[in-house]
Amino acid sequence: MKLYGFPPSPNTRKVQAVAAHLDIPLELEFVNLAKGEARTAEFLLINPGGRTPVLVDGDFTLWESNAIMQYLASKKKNALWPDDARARADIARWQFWQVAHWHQGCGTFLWENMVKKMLFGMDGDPVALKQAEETFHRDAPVLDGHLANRHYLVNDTLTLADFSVGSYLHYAVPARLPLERYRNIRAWYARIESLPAWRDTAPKM
Ligand SMILES: N[C@@H](CCC(=O)N[C@@H](CS)C(=O)NCC(=O)O)C(=O)O
Repeated sequence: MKLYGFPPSPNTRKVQAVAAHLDIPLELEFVNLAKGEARTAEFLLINPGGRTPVLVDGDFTLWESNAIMQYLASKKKNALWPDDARARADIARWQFWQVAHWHQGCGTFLWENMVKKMLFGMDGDPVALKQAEETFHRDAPVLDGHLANRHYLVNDTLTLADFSVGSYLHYAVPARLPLERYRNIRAWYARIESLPAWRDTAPKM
């Protein structure tokens, strides 16, 4: 299987980490987002949305990182995506929450405090950051509270949900994510960071 992706991006990395954890080989096709390679006519044939990651498995092409994670994890029996309707719904709930809500705060901090500087030498937009801070402090207590008496998000076992929601936290320091008051999130992410599959897929910057 081929993964079109940009390894520094949390969306590519969480897919790579799941594949590594499950010992599923993926051939990486590096798409250099810094050079706009996701917007070329050739790439738009693979994903008309012009975004990475994209998985190609024979004649099946799949974009959206969380869908790719579920597809990969469906290839073999494993605890990341257990064969149980409630566990899967619970994992999917956190994956939807990540894309719909958690991303709004975390994604804006990454973009404004880190990516803009790296790519364009620009400072973050204070208005966007203020808005991101409000959103972040609306959602982080939900995650922190849920983790108060759990090691992992679903059934206290490592699942796809942890890779999805945790994926931004590698950049907590350079993106200046305001995590100070969220002790449970920090402890949970330290557990993710100690996983060989997470460490092995760390972006080489
Ligand atoms: N919801 C999508 C988001 C994908 C996405 O936004 N990818 C970004 C990198 S994080 C991208 O490829 N952007 C390319 C561009 O905008 O040129 C997913 O989870 O896969």
